[in-house]
Amino acid sequence: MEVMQKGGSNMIVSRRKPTASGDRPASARLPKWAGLVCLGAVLAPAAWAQADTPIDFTISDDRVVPTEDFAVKVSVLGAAISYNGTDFPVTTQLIVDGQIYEPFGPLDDPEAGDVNDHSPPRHFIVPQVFDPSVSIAVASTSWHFDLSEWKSRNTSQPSDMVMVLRNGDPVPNIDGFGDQADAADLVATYIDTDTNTMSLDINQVIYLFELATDDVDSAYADFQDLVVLVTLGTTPEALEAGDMVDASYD
Ligand SMILES: [Ca+2]
Repeated sequence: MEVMQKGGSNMIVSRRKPTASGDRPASARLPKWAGLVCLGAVLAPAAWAQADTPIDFTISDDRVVPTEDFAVKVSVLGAAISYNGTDFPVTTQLIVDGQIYEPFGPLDDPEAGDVNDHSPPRHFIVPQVFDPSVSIAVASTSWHFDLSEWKSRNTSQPSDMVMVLRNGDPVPNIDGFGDQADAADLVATYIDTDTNTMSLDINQVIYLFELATDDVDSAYADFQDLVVLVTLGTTPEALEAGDMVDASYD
C-alpha cells in the first residue's frame, strides 16, 4: 500500500501498489478484503474530537511516517492463531527510527515473548519524542508447536499478508479459522456499528497480521493472527493522558 499526499498535508490519498503477484489473474489476486487496502481514505483535517492533538502522517507501503514531531504508543489488541485447539506462539516488536522496542517480550523468543495468550490488550508508550519523517514499523513472528519459526512479517516491507485499517475503512469481513474469533471481533471496540466502518482517531492505524499462510486465498488466511494498534501523539505524556480504550475478545 502506498499513500501519497495531495493538496496539502491534511489530504492523504492511497492507491494500491502493484505487487509481485501482479502476473496472476486479477480474480485470483483480489481477496474478499481487497477493497479495504485500496480504500485508504481521504483524511479530514484537524476538526477531530479527541484527547490528544492529531499528528499528520503518511503510510508509505505499510510504514507509518509522521510529518511532525511525534510520540508513539503501540497496543497489541489480540492474537488468534491455532490448530486443533493448540495456540501457536506469536511475538512482536516495534521499530522506530531503527530502534527496536520489545515491551511485550523478545521477537525471537516464542516463550518469553508470546502474546497469543488470550490476555487483555497490552499497551506501551515509547518514552521519547521523535523527529518527523522517522518511520514506524511493526514486526511479528509466529512459531510452530515445536517452537520453530513459522512466518515473519515486518510492515516496513509491503506484504499482502498484512492489512492496514484506518478510520472509515470497512470492517474486515473475514471468518476466523476453525473456532477462532473473527478479525472484526478483535477490533470490535473500534467499529462504528451504524455504518459498519472502522472508527479510529485520525492518528491511529490498526495492523492485521496473517501469520499462518502466505496465500491470501487459503482458509487459514483470517488476518487476526496478530492485531496491533499504533497511536501517534505529540508527547508520551499526552498519549498517557489519552483514553486507554481496551478491546475485548475471546
Ligand atoms: Ca488466525
